[in-house]
Amino acid sequence: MTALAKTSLFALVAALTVALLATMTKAHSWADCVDWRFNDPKKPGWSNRDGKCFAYARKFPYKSGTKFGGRDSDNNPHRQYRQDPKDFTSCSDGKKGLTVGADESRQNPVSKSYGGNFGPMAVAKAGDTMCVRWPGKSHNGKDQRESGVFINMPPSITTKDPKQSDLMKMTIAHLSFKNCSTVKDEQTPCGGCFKIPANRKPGTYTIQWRWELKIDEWYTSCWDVKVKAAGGAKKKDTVESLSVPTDNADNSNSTIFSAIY
Ligand SMILES: *[C@@H]1O[C@H](CO)[C@@H](O)[C@H](O)[C@H]1NC(C)=O
Ligand SMILES: CC(=O)N[C@H]1CO[C@H](CO)[C@@H](O)[C@@H]1O
Repeated sequence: MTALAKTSLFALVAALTVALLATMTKAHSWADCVDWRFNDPKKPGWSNRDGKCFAYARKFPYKSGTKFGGRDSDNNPHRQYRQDPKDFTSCSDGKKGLTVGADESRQNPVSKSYGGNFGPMAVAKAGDTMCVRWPGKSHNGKDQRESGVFINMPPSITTKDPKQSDLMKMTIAHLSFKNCSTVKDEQTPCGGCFKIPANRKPGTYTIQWRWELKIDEWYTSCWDVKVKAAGGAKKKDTVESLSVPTDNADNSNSTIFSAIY
C-alpha cells in the first residue's frame, strides 16, 4: 500500500469512528420500565439480574427484542421524544418534537395502549412505591450536568393529558438521573423510586417522566396508572420494604432531590 493510500485509509477510519461516536452520544433517554421490582430488596439494582419489569409506558413494544438502551436506530419509531419548546406537547404524538418519538399520546380508552404486543399497564394503590428504570445513554457521568427526572402526576383524574405548564405544577418526585447501576455507558441501567401520593382517589391517572438534559432540552415518557383503593392485599414485599424518602412526595420533592446530591 502506498503511503498516500495508507493516509486516506486512516482518514476514512477516523471519519467513520467520529461518525459512530456522534450517533452514539446523540442518543437520549426514556422510561424503559415504569414498574420495576427488585428481586431482592436488600440488593436493589437496575440490571436485568436485579429485578423485573411489571409495566411499561404507552404502546411500548416490550416484545420487540430490542436490546436495553439500544441505539435509536434499533427501534423504529424509537422511544426518545424531545419536546419542542414551541409547544412542549406533554406526551409524544408521534409527529411533534425536536426529536419525534413513538406515539405515546393518551388513548381512549387508555387500555388501548396496553396488552398484546404492548406491555402491561401500571397498577398500584395510593401510597405504594413504584420504581422506574431508564438507560443512562452515557449521560450519567460525574462530569455531566444534572437537573434530574421529574415524575409528574395530576392530583385528580383527568380526561386528557394536562398541558406541560400544568404538569410541572404536579411534580410528585424529583429524582437523580444518574442513579445508575454501573459506570457511564450507553446501556447503563438507571432508575428511581417514588410514591403514589396517599391522597390519590381510585381511578386512572397519567404519569409523566420528564428529564432535562441541557437547559430547556426536555425528553418525556408517558404512561397511565390504575390506582386502586387502598387496603386489601399488600403489594409485593420487595417494593413495600424499600425505604424511599418520599413520604408525602407532593410537597417534599425538592427535599428528595437535594438528599441525592
Ligand atoms: C437509586 O437506586 C437504588 C437501586 O440501585 C434504589 O434502591 C433507590 O431507591 C434509588 N434512589 C431513588 C432516590 O430513587
Ligand atoms: C409540589 C412541589 O413542591 N413541586 C416542586 C418540585 O420541585 C420542583 C423543582 O425543584 C419545583 O419547581 C416544584 O414546584
